[in-house]
Amino acid sequence: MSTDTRTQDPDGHGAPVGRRLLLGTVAAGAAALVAAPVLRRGLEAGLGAAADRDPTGLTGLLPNGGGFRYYSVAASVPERGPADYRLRVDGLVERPMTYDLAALRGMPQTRVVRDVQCVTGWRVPGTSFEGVPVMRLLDAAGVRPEGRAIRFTCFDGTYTESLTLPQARRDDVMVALSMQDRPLEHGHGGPARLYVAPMYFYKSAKWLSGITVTREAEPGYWEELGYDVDAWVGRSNGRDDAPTV
Ligand SMILES: Nc1nc2c(c(=O)[nH]1)N[C@H]1C(S)=C(S)[C@@H](COP(=O)(O)O)O[C@H]1N2
Ligand SMILES: [Mo]
Repeated sequence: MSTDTRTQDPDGHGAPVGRRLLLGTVAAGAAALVAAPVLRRGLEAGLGAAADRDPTGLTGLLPNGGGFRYYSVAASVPERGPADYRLRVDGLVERPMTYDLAALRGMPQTRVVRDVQCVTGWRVPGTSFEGVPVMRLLDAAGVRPEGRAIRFTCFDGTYTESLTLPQARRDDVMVALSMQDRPLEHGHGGPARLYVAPMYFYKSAKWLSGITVTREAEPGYWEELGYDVDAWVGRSNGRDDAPTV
């Protein structure tokens, strides 16, 4: 393990920026060519402090990952499948619900094809996700009037995320059960992860186990460390790539 005092855990958060750029270039090849300017722009825009704490948990490239990188802030995560996977919907709702995999698979599925974009720069173009819109689960539970936001929790026991209610109700926000037309594998957060298509990939919490309706959006794992809670791709975390209309 590194003796760098900025390294806070085994996944290498806080690795010096220079080393991270080098690693990215070596490991990600062509993807890094795309990534570097984005990251630099972020740094120039004052993202330095957050980026210093970054590598957002990179622990290696996924085999056959097609450009994906494997991230987990937890050292190990148990595998869950049809027998023991559960998704709990609770908090400020009329009817708390618990779903198993069969129940989720039995619901109408939605499909979204978008570029996956990590805030550190790597990108996987044209990636399909299929699953149950979060909106449907919220409607089934009945959000109470004081519910304004969602907290997402994970069975890795560590990671959390949040969305405002209007964000969670978008039709491109789902509990994803498959990716690239295959059941979501453990490494990618299977059997079910959150997928927030319009935001940086850190919003897409892997190994999803809880959807809790709250009064206000609470910063998630990386957001406590400086990333934006509203994580729109190209319009957050120091970037402003959106064309002005
Ligand atoms: N539970 C959990 N979800 C997570 C993370 C994590 O460390 N733990 N990392 C996030 C980050 S920073 C990214 S880029 C993506 C990576 O997803 P992948 O491992 O499928 O490539 O997952 C996000 N969701
Ligand atoms: Mo990330």
